Amino acid sequence: MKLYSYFRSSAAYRVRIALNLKGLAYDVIPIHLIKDGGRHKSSTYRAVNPQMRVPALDLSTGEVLVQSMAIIEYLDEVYPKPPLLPADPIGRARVRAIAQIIACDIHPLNNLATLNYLKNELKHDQAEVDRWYTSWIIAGFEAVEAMIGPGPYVFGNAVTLADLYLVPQVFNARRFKIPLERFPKIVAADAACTQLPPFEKARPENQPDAE
Ligand SMILES: N[C@@H](CCC(=O)N[C@@H](CS)C(=O)NCC(=O)O)C(=O)O
Repeated sequence: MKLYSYFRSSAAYRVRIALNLKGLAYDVIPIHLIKDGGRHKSSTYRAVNPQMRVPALDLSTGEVLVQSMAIIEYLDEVYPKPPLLPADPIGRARVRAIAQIIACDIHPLNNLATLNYLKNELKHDQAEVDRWYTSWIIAGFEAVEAMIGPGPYVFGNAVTLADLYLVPQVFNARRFKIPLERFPKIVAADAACTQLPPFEKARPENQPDAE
């Protein structure tokens, strides 16, 4: 398999963790989101992913999957061990709710294209963009903090989809120097996950395109 990735992309980071947890081999194809105006906007990459975003997973069967949630759920269906969702429907709904707060309610508002639009089209300065970024992380994390169960991971003793979404979002929050003292459960779940080799291997600084 080939993963089109960018070391700092949190959506690609989620998929790297999933691939590592499942013990699957993959080659990383770096797509630089800044250089040359964003190489994800090239016609070559557009042919891979019409949405021109990372990640994309080339299964080497002629199929290319896009959207981190779709990719991770595909991997979980085809490679069920270890499972990324609990067996019971309520547990599954709770795990998906946390993943979706991050994927649907935080990440799109803080994505590169959104931030560039605020700066370049709507002419907000960097301080205003930083306030925007921080406010959506805080609002999302307040909800996630209240929904996290007993540790060590987001939902107890097994890593779930919720952890795959939380860890990259915490990485982003730290990168933008957002204080996390108010979120002790989030910080603890992140710390527990980062002890695990599949999470360690997926970290941005451990990627071939890390800067
Ligand atoms: N919902 C998508 C989000 C993908 C996404 O937005 N990726 C970002 C990097 S984290 C990207 O490629 N951004 C390019 C841009 O904003 O122009 C997913 O989960 O895969």
